[in-house]
Amino acid sequence: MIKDDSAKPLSHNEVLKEADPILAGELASTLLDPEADRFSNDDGQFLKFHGIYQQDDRDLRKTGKKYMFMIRGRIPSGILSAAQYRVYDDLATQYANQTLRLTSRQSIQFHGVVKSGLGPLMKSINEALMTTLAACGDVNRNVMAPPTPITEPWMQEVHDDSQLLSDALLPNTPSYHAIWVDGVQLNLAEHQHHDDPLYGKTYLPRKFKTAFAVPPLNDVDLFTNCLGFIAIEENGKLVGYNLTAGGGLGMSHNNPNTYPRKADVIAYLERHQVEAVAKAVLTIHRDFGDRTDRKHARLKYVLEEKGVAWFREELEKRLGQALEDPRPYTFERQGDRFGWHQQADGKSFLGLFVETGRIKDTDQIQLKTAIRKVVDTYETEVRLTPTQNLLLVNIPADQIEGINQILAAHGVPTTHEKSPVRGATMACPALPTCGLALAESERYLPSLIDRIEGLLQTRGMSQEEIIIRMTGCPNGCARPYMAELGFVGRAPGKYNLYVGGNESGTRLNRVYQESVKDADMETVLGGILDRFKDGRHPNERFGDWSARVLWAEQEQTEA
Ligand code: SRM
Ligand code: SF4
Repeated sequence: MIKDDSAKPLSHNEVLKEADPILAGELASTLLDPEADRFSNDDGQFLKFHGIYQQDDRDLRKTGKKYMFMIRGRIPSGILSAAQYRVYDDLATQYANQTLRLTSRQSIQFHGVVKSGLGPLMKSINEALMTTLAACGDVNRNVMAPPTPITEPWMQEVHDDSQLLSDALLPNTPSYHAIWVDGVQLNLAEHQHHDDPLYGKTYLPRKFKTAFAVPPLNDVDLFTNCLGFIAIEENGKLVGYNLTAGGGLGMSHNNPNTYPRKADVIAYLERHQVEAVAKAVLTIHRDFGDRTDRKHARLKYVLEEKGVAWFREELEKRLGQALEDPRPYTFERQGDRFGWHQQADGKSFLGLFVETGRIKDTDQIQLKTAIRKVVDTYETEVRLTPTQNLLLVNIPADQIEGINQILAAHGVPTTHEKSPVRGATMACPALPTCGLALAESERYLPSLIDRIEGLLQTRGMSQEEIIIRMTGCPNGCARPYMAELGFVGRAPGKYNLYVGGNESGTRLNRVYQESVKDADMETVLGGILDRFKDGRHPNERFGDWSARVLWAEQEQTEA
C-alpha cells in the first residue's frame, strides 16, 4: 500500500526548494565574505545541487568544529582526457588534502577543501569545461557506463547513449554559473518563477541514479540504480535495452520502513526511446515520490508499494505507447580487470587497483605522482571504474615499456600482485569526513583485509576471491548489500556482517550477525571460513555457499 501523504507536512528540503527554485540561497554572498568559514545549514542543502558538501573534520571535533568542503565531480561514464585528469590532480594538490578520492560512481571527490579554496577550485573546474553541477542533490547523478574499452563497435553506442542522458537529465538553474564562474549573487525575486522544464520548481523528492550495463558484465552494479539500461545486442548491433527501475540501497538501522532494494526489470525499449523513457521514469519519481519523509522518498519505495504492473502502465501512459516485454540477457560477473590487456583495436589498457579509491602518495607507493607522470608523458586517457579503480586506456604498444618503468619507479604494481580478495574490495570514506559515519571504513578496511588474508592463507585459500565491501553506516555508499561479505558500521569498532551476494551482482545479501566487534573478527570470520572450506561444492564461491548454507540455517531457526 502506498502511504497516504496528504495529511503530512512537506519535508524541510521541499520548503527550501519551493522558496528558492534556482537553488542559490545566499551562497555567492557567503562565498565572498572572508569572515565566514561556513555556509548556513539551509544553504548547505543548496550546495549539494552544486556538487559540494559542507563537512567538518570529525577527528578534531573535541577541540571545536573545523569546517571544510567535499567537492564531487560529474564525470559521465568516468571518462577523463589527459588534460582533464591533470586539472583534477592539480586542484587536489593545490586546494584539497593532496589526494583524489575515486568514488563508487565513476567520479572523483576532493576532501578537506577550506572555504577560501572553494571558489578558486570550482572556477578552475568550470574553466576546464568540466562541472560539478548535479553531482549531488535531488536530481539525476553521475551516469554510469562500463569503463572497460569496447570490444565490439556497437558498444560505443552504449557510451553515446549514457552521455546523451547525462546531458538530457541536467537541471538548468542559472545560479550554478552565476555563483561559481561569475561570482554573482542572483536576485531571487527575479527568478522566483524559475521552473525547470524537466524537474519543475521543486526538483525530485530525492536523489536519482542511472546506469548502463553491457551483459555479461555487470561492472556498474546495475540493480542498485533507480534507472538502468541493459544493452541488448543482435547480430553485432545494439538494438535496444531492457529497462530496470527501482533499485537503491540506503537504509537506517532499526527502521524497517527503510531497506535495500534490487531494481525490477520492467520492459524492453528501442534505442531511439532511451531519452523519452528516462524522462518518463524520472518524472514518475518526481510526481509520486514521498516529499514528506526523506528516508522514504526514493523511487524504490514507489516501485515496492505500487508494484511493477502499475509502474509499467504509468510509464506507457507517459510515453503514449506500449513497450515490449524484456528480452533475455545474462549477467555473469562484476568487477574490474587489473594488469595489461589487449583492446579490440590492437591498443592496450592497464587496470590499476586503487585501494579504497584513494589516489595518494605514501612512502612505499607514489600512486598519485606515478599516474600524473604517465598522463603527462603520454597524454593517456583515464577511466574511473564503479569499483573505485582506474584504467589507463588506448595505449599503443610502443608506450607500454615506458609506462611500466614509470609505475615501477614509484612502487606501483602493473601486474595484479595484490591478493584476489583485496582486489575485490570497496570501502566508503566514512571518518573523518563523512558526517553520517557511525564507524570507520576507508581507514579500517585495509588492515581488516590483512587479517582476512591471514585467515585465508592458514586455510590454504589465499587465491580465493571474495567480494568484500564495507561502509561506516547503513546508507550503503560502497554498495555493501551486494557483496559476498559485507560490513556495515553500527558503532565505533562494531559492524553488522552480511553474507550471500553473488559474483554477477544480481542478489542482495542478508545480515548474518549484528554488531560484530573488531576484536572478535578473527573468531567470527575464521569460523565461517572453516565451514566454507569444508562444506563448499567444487569451485563454489563464498557468496553462493553462504546463500545456500547460512541462509538456509537462518530460515530454519526463524521457522
Ligand atoms: Fe553516498 C550520502 C559518499 C555512492 C547512498 N554519500 C553520502 C555522503 C554525501 C554523506 C552525507 O550525505 O553527508 C557521503 C560523503 C562522504 C565523504 O566524506 O566523502 C557519501 N556515496 C559516497 C561515495 C563517495 C562513496 C564512495 O566510497 O565512493 C559515493 C559517491 C558516488 C558518486 O560519485 O556520485 C557514494 N551513496 C553511494 C551509493 C552507491 C551508488 O550510488 O552506486 C549509495 C547506495 C545506492 C543508493 O543510492 O541507494 C549511496 N549516500 C547514500 C545515502 C543513502 C540514500 C538513501 O536512499 O537513503 C546517503 C545519505 C543521504 O542521502 O541522506 C549518502
Ligand atoms: Fe558516510 Fe555512510 Fe556513505 Fe559511508 S556509507 S560515506 S559512512 S553516508
